[in-house]
Amino acid sequence: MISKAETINRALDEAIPLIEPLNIHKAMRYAILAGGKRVRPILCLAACELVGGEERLTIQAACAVEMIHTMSLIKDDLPCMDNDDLRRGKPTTHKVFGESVAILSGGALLALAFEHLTEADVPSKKMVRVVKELAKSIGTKGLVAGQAKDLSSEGLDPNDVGLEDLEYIHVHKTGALLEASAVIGAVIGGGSEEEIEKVRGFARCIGLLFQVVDDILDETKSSEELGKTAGKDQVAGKLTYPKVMGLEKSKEFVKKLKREGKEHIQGFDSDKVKPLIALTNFIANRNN
Ligand code: GRG
Repeated sequence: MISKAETINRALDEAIPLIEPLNIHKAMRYAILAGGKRVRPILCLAACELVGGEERLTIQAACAVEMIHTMSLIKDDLPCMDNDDLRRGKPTTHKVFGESVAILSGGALLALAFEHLTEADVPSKKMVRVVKELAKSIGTKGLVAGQAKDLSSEGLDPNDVGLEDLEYIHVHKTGALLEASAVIGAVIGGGSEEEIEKVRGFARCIGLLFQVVDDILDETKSSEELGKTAGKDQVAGKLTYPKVMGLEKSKEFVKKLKREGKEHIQGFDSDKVKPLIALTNFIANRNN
């Protein structure tokens, strides 16, 4: 996992050179090279490997999902959204570069993600499918839908909001991009339709698992440990799994999702499945 993260960091560094407009590229590089666990690009590379694909074919796609993820973090932290000062252990992009540069650098990362993706050595028919899968995960079928529902649910009494609403938020806000990252890795890697659907099932469990753990961490860890403001969900009156089902049941849910996720990828080559198992364990046991 560490070597995959290093490969991605190097590729991102090359993909975003410090060129004109300098302030925008500085902000893009600041946001994306600030750290981050690289879960989405690692998932993309590991899904490609699972179906027997070569890593070199997926590296642009892996960078693209991290660019999109970073764009969403920049926007999420803006004063008009979550209004956060700390991200990846550093001041948020708008705090350092100002709001207008932050907004432009987010837009530029989104555009560069697709430009960079299409430079991959992948046949056009496959590429169209990949672009569609990725685009779907960003707009009103993905990130935007989850964020919109999340914002409109702030401050509601948890008794008035069901698990269904909570799941809607997370499936869209967090799950969609994780799912797309895995699926495009499997598509580029040359997986069969059956294999791609198994990867999708796995990624759906992992997406939810990721978010339940995120909610637990927000409640149980400090800002220093997380590298972002802890306890924010509570203060913003946000819906979280611990709030809706309690901390202990949330922890049990983590175990269930972890088991179910692994079940989806049973039957693949035992060596090729290892990176995805390692990633699942990492997501379930992470501390930030
Ligand atoms: C403007 C088109 C457009 C889309 C953005 C703002 C927004 C819409 C969506 C918010 C998406 C968001 C921030 C979801 C939270 C996902 C999440 C759990 C982030 C933390 O991910 P980690 O832990 O972070 O992987 P690192 O820093 O490790 O990469």
